[in-house]
Amino acid sequence: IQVCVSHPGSHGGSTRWHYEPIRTHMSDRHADALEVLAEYYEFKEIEGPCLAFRRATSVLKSLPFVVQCLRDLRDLPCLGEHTKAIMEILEYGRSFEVEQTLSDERYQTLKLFTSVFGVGPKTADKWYRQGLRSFSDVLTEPGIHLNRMQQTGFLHYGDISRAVSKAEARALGSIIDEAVRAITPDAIIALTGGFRRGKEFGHDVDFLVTTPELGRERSLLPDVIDELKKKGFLLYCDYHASTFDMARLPSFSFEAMDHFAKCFLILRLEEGKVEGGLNSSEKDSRGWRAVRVDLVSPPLDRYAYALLGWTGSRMFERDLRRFARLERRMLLDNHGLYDKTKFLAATTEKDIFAHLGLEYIEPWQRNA
Ligand code: 8DG
Ligand code: MN
Ligand code: MN
Repeated sequence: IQVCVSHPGSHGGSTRWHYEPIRTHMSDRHADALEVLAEYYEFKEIEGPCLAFRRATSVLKSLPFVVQCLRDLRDLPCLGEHTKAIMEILEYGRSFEVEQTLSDERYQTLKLFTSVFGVGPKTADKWYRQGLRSFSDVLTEPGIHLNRMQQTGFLHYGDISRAVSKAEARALGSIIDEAVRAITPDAIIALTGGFRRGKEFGHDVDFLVTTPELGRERSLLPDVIDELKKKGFLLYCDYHASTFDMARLPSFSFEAMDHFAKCFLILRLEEGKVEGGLNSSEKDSRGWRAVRVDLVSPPLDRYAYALLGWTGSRMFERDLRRFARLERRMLLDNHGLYDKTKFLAATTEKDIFAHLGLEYIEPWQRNA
């Protein structure tokens, strides 16, 4: 999580190296190239190389310097077998492997189909094998049944695939705040996900909402959803009731969804509520846009763990869990940290880092 690298190119000494926001165009380019390859293997459902490319992407994004020559890669972890594409870019300004992937028909089609809300790699692959290549192929094919989520995904495709800006996230924060406080004035509401990590843009806006009254959080979201509906904000709602069981130990899995009550929403955001206007490419005469919003509602005693888990990034969470397991013989997930079977209580994220014997890392240092 925190690694010291000796970088011969710059200061000569050892450099503190965190998960930091992407800073340079060049490391962006290398990271993007590796992300394409990661995705290629994800679509092929080959986990090993996919994860390896994601790790390499993370390493590049967290470097405090720009990779300019092969020597820069020498002492970096996780890059070993995956440097070919970067070497090609350094040498020729482009990578054959990456360009070949980008022009691969299956890659292109799965990339397109999975960009629809509600369409995962499995469905995308099924459609591809049926010979479908475009949205109009899918929408005019007689045998295709779209579920409610996918119908909504196509309906709001333009809006949902357009990035959400910080100003839009702030406006949604006020809407959520108002809706939750109408239900319970002493509610606790926190912005989480990418915007908590300081990102300028996101694919959605994530919030954690709970109440000090243990058990009340189980019925909080349905009430909030009703309130949003009453106010005319709700375009789509996929609600999952809590299946959280205090007695259960953390299920050990890197990608596991947690058991807290949560909902995946699409909300209607009015132009007038956003400082500086909506993030729209062309002039939009509607005066509103659809935005994806996630709400999660953990019990208060698990708040810090849920906040840490939902702040991400996914790679950071994965590494933190791995560190807990391998270096501390503890189990960490969105519900808690367990030493053998003992739950380690935490009221803040700082408590969790302290339990793990780690220096606290700010959300904006958890980006890669
Ligand atoms: P962005 O693409 O939204 O801008 O980035 P993000 O905010 O980092 O990604 P996200 O997909 O919104 O996920 C935010 C964090 O939430 C991420 O670390 C993973 C975590 N997360 C869970 N459980 C679940 C879950 O059940 N669904 C989703 N979508 N995310 C979850 O811990
Ligand atoms: Mn998000
Ligand atoms: Mn989300």
